[in-house]
Amino acid sequence: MIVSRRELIGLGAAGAGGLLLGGCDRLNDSAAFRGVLGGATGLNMRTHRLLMGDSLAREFTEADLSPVFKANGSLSVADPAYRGHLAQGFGGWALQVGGLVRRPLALPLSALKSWPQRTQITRHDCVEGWSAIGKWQGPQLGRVLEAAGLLPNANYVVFHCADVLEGAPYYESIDLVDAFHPQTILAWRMNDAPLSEAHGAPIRLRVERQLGYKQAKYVMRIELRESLAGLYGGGGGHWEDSRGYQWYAGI
Ligand SMILES: Nc1nc2c(c(=O)[nH]1)N[C@H]1C(S)=C(S)[C@@H](COP(=O)(O)O)O[C@H]1N2
Ligand SMILES: [Mo]
Repeated sequence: MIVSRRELIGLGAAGAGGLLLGGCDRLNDSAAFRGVLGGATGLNMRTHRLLMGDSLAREFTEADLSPVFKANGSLSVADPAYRGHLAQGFGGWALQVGGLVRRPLALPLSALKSWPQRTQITRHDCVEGWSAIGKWQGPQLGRVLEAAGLLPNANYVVFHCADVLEGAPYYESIDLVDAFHPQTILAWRMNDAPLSEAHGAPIRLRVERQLGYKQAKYVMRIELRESLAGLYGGGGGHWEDSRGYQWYAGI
């Protein structure tokens, strides 16, 4: 089935699930995708999606939860504005959603908590050689994007984080196929407790079919973009820019 980008964007998060393969083929054909996804990364993404389709990442049970979930990368944030919000339990904080959207949003944490929630127990795989199983809860990213209303030329969702790691602001990005996947959530709760600072308070991305470095912590602002060119190093993420990690980190 061929689904136009306009139709894909117009679909609800639930309705989009079954149609994403068609939408995915269509997205892969677009010039924007060819630009970023040449070479090995593009091959990895196309192969992974061919094998995975719109399937779910494996989910586990409470009995499988790791007794210790290592925190990695930034464990705290130096930014004074962030520290002020942290001290006040993020009561006056709001997630900014902007860029190529019809309605820019400022969503308080209370709003993100009151939307329909998804809970999932999944395995996190870090390229540094460790894995851990954790329980995550939050609204689906797709719901947030629907509320903002994507413009037709929006191809990528960028997550701007509060921390600076090794001298560069942390950021990450995904495409609309992963953005509207049912297991892609903005988690504010981990293992039945609000996110700690080390694990990314107040919210972090969970994009369960990709590696650990895509799971952006301390997400302050979400930006819809047509292309990743011209944003920091142009690689679409902190480690993609600094170490050459693959932008599409499918597992
Ligand atoms: N903002 C931000 N997000 C981040 C990182 C980071 O340093 N800063 N590290 C990444 C890496 S490499 C991993 S493995 C996971 C670690 O998440 P955790 O600290 O909850 O284990 O977060 C990812 N997201
Ligand atoms: Mo990682």
